[in-house]
Amino acid sequence: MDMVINEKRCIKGIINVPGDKSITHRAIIFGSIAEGDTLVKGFLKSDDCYSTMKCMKKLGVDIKVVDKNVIVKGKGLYLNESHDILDAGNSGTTMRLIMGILAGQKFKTVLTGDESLKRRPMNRVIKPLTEMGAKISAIDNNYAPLTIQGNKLKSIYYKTKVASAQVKSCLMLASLYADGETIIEEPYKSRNHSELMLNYFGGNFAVDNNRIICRPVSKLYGREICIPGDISSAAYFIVAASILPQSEVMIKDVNINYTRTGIIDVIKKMGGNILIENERVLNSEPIADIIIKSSNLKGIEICGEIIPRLIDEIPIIAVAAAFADGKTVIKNAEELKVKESNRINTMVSELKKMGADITETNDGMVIYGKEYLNGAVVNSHNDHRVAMSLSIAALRAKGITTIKNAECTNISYPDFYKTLNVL
Ligand code: SPQ
Repeated sequence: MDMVINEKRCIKGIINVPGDKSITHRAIIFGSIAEGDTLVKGFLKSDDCYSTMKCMKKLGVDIKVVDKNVIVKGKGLYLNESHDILDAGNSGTTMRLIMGILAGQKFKTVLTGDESLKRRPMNRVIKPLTEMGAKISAIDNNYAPLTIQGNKLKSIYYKTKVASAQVKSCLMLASLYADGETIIEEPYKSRNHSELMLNYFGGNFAVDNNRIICRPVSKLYGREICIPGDISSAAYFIVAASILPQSEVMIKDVNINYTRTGIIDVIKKMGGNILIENERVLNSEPIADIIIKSSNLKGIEICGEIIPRLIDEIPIIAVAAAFADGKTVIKNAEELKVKESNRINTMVSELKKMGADITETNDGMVIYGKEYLNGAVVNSHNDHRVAMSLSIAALRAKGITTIKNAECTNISYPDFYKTLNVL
C-alpha cells in the first residue's frame, strides 16, 4: 500500500494512542504460564501481538479476544507440545521471550518468523539458554528457523553484552524453570516491564541496579491488567507537534515508565515544550497525559545510557533533528542495525531522498537541520517505525510525499493514519 501525504501547517487535538506493545506481549505470555485467568484490558490489536497470541494458542493456551479485552486461561508453567511450527511473524519480542519458556519445557518446538525476523540475531539468547541446559539448533547457530529441546535448567550468572529487554526477559522466563537463583546483569538498564509485571503475577525478581536476581517460584497467578498507551506510538505525535508551528496536542494515558521516556528527555533537551500532567500508577506502571506545543528545536548529542531508553524512537528523533537548528549527533546506537530493518541505514537513505542533510556513521548518524524537506517517493523497507517516522517528516516537506509499503504500520499501530488525519 502506498500512502500519499501532503505538507501540513499545524496539528491540534486530544488523542489516545493504542496499548503498549511490550506490555501487551508480556501480559499474554505471562498470563499463559500463570494459573487461573488473566484479563488483559485495552490490549494492542496489532500484527505483532496477534503473533504472540497465535504462538501461545499452539502451545495449548486458551486465549479469547472479547471486544477490547483478551482473556487468557493460564496453563501454569508447563505447556502442551505443539506439533505445528510456531510463527513469530515480524516480532522479535515474541520469538525471544517465548524461547525462554520453551527452554524449560519437556518437549521440542520449532520456531520461525518472516523474512525480516529470520535475519535478526538469536545467538544473544541461544548462548545463555544453552548454558542453562536447553538444546537449540539454528541456522548458523544464530538465525531462525530454530529448534528448541527443553530441559531441566541450571541457574546461571549471565552478563549480557547489550542492554536488551528481550534478552533479559527471555532469561527471566527461563529462570522460572531453573534449579536455583539466576542472576542477569546488563550494561545499562533496558525497559523493565518484565520485572514489574512478573512480580505483579507473584514472581520473585529482585532488582539491584543493573542486575536482576531471579528466584524460581512454584507458580504465577493470573491477574487483571490494564494496558497503558504506548509511548513509542506517542513519540510520532510528540515530534509532529514539536516541529509544526502553532501545534498543540494532548496524548492521554501514556506509559511514562522511566526506562521508556528517553524521547521526552531528548525533545525537552532540544528545546521542546512538553508538559506531563495527571500522573498516576496503573498495575505497577506509571502513566500520565502528555501535552506538546510547537517549539524551535535545536541540535544536540544523544549517546550512552539514554540509548536503551529511546532505542525504538531513534527513527523519529532523526526526523526531529532534520528540522532542528544546527547539528545532532546520535552515537552508541549500533543495535538499530538488527531491528526490523537496519534503521540507521534505512532512515538515512530515505530522509536523504527528501533532501535531509544526514550521514550514516558506524553507530548512529549525524544530522544538520533544515527549515523544510522536499516531498519524495520513499520506502518503509517494511519497517513500521520507518514508515511512521517518514510520514511525520512528510508533514513538513514541500509538496507530496509517497510512502511505499506503508501497510507495515499494522505491526504496532494499525490506526496510525486515522489518528494523524484526526489531528
Ligand atoms: O519486537 P521487536 O520486533 O523487536 O520490536 C521492536 C520495535 O521497534 O517495536 C524493535 F524492533 O521493539 C523492541 C525494542 O527494540 C521491543 C522490546 C521489548 O518489548 O522487550 C525491546 C527492545 O528490543 P531489545 O532488543 O533492545 O530488547
